[in-house]
Amino acid sequence: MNLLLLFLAAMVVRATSQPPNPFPLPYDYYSVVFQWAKSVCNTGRNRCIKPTFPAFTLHGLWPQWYHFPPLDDCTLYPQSTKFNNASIPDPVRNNLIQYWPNMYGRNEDFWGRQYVKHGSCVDPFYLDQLTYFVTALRVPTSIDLYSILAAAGILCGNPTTVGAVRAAIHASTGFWPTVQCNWSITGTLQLFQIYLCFNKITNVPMDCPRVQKGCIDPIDYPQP
Ligand SMILES: *[C@@H]1O[C@H](CO)[C@@H](O)[C@H](O)[C@H]1NC(C)=O
Ligand SMILES: CC(=O)N[C@H]1CO[C@H](CO)[C@@H](O)[C@@H]1O
Repeated sequence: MNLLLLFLAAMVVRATSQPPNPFPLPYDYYSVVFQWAKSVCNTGRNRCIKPTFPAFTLHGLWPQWYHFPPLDDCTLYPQSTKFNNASIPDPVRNNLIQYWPNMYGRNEDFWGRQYVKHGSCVDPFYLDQLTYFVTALRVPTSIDLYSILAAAGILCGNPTTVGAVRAAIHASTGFWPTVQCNWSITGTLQLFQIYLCFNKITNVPMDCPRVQKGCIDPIDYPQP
């Protein structure tokens, strides 16, 4: 009996002395988040060094939980892996340059920050930076959000609504996105980001659990 108790006590000590936050961290699905360059550059927060353009480009691939507090920051865990710029193959780099530009700094700083923050502590991206970038790039190389909105009559320079943007994307892709707004420096609430959501195992699209963040209709869709 005493031996059994000792054994159980040893098991408890063993269980509680595991290192904290072992990788990979769990998550439910991932979002691929697109930003509208003008809405990144007109807030007064960022000094953009590139001209804005009429396209939605990548912000990042963000592993998510179904409940809303974001998983979101691998850098809170000291063992998260580092970004290695030199190891990106040229064809992937060329796609990153096209689809994942940093409006206000070096592209590599943006890519590296996103990988380290959102990719470096979860499967299958932990220790596999290339899979992180390639998985994210699958989306803008196959879906053109600007054209989807334009084809639905949603044109930059005109105000729109969360419902119209979501319905256009749903009609074209079969899945519901999340729409996020922010404020321009002149005080207009505007289309800022669009999240598309994916099954983390199969990479198949799915409905995003959340409708919108920070928007109140009508919203501006500012011209580049
Ligand atoms: C990243 O690597 C590429 C290819 O080796 C190189 O051309 C570029 O200058 C590097 N960027 C930085 C910021 O080190
Ligand atoms: C670039 C920028 O200004 N981004 C902000 C837009 O607004 C959201 C909240 O809706 C902020 O989280 C962003 O930082």
